[in-house]
Amino acid sequence: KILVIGASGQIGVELTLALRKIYGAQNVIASDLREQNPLLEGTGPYVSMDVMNKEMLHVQVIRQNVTQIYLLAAILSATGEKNPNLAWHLNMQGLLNVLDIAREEKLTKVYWPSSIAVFGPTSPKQNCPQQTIIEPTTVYGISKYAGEFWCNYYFHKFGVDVRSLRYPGLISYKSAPGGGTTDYAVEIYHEALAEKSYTSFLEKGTYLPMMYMPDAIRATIELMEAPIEKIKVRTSYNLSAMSFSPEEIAASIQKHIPEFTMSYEPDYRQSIADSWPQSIDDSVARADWGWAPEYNLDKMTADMLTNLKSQG
Ligand code: VAH
Repeated sequence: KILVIGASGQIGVELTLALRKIYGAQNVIASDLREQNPLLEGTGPYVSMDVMNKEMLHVQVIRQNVTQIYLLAAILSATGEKNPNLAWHLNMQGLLNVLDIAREEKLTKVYWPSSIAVFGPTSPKQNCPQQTIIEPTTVYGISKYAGEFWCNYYFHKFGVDVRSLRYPGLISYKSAPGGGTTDYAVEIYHEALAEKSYTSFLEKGTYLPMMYMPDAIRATIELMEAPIEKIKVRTSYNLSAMSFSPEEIAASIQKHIPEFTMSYEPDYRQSIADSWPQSIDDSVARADWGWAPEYNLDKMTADMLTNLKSQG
């Protein structure tokens, strides 16, 4: 059975629904510290769980015959800067608990997301490569980069087949984002429909690597289903689809809502965004396991607005 930890979050909801479609609803157990996301209600088993409680987690893994764990629980970049100790503790100890149980119970596979947030101001801004100078300057980025080395360690030392992707900013309509710096690119669609205007907390010209959620979910499934010999990166794979700035996503929306207006009021998240690369080189993922994105900005905008309208 597959256990999804953090199933009520922005990625967790969609990953749980996708995994249930592929492997059967009863074979995918959703769990979170929070109550079940309404979108998951009635779609399969749900257990309330705290990934920081290693003993409880271990009992659940044995009792529910878990053979794979997808660990999505984390504090993201913006929230992490407000709660450094919580962010480090949850992001690091949560992963270590899962890796240790995976080793002890010989789980088949583990998935754990990293992020382009591991890169800092000393990494190349354009086409940031898989391997380069990596000096994270947020607690979130520090915890994700440290986590990558733990994944690499557990694979080489104990044979735990843990796989990872450095997600760019993810945009989705099904579930709200959880306190990231790229959340403006989700909020803007909701505000465009509700208010026909949006005040961006990142200034013009702030290019960031981004991806539509359907691409991110497909990348995760394709990575996890790839034959083990194809997975040569055991820290975490760079992954990318597009890069855009706030004014470019505004222009994309204006093709559907001509009267949409945008204003800019940068806040503390501007310095986080400025520390990250503007575009990512994901050629290693493309070479190793055949990654290829399907959504560009305009295709994403059309799909986002259509689905948000029908969601009401
Ligand atoms: C964040 N959405 O903003 C996440 C992601 C690259 C950004 O890691 O923290």
